[in-house]
Amino acid sequence: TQSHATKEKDSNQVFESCEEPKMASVGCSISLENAPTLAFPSISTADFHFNLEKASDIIVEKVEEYVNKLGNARLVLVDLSQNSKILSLVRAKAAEKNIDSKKFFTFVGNITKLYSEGGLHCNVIANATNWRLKPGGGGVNAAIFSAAGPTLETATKVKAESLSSGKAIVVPLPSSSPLFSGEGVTHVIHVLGPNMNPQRPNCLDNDYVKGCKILREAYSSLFDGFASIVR
Ligand code: AR6
Repeated sequence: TQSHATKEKDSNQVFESCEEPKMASVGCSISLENAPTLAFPSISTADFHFNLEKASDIIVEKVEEYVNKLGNARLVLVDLSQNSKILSLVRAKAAEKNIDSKKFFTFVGNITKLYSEGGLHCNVIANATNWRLKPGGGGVNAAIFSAAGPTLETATKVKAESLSSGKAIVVPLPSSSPLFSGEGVTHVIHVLGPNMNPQRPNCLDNDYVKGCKILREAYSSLFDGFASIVR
């Protein structure tokens, strides 16, 4: 929400350079707002046409499974619009399950500008990518590769040439990337979700038994990747 964003901005002023964030801690208590944070988009639900009800169930199920294993780290589901259907579905379902709203919440904003425009400090962002791990193609993938600059493509190639669906790879972002210097993002985790769009490769033709299994694997792989950074 806007008020959350404002609160974040106020308490994060010390992070201007983002290279070596100073901990804004008082005494021994470390503020949750400086905790390691993963911002992630809803995987597969736009260009890949995955059903929103099913996807929201899976997001909440996986967040519930991981959120308490991650120490003080936070998970944030992001989308561009205040009217995002996936954000409202997930918010409602997470509230029903009493998931700690300090450790998991939704946020409206461009995932490549969460700090500069929203005041939300996220050291890791997830990308809903394509199997070739290539820039472009629209959606969040085009936005992240474009905001990160060419070093993300190079750093990604070092890790993998392609990705199979349900898998994620962690890519450390070179400090020369504007996403690192301007937004404080140190890692991008590429995730490939299941595809229900006949115009895209490997369409599952509405097979939601397979599709849900792959989407669960995708979130497990994403959150395991984030856990490996936090540790
Ligand atoms: N910031 C935050 N959220 C965003 C942004 C952004 N800049 N852009 C989109 N979203 P999509 P998919 C949200 O289509 O369905 C790509 O072309 C969007 O509203 O990006 O997994 C790849 O190359 C939605 O909630 O990913 C693949 O080929 C979510 O991000 C294919 O699309 C995911 O939407 C992947 O399709």
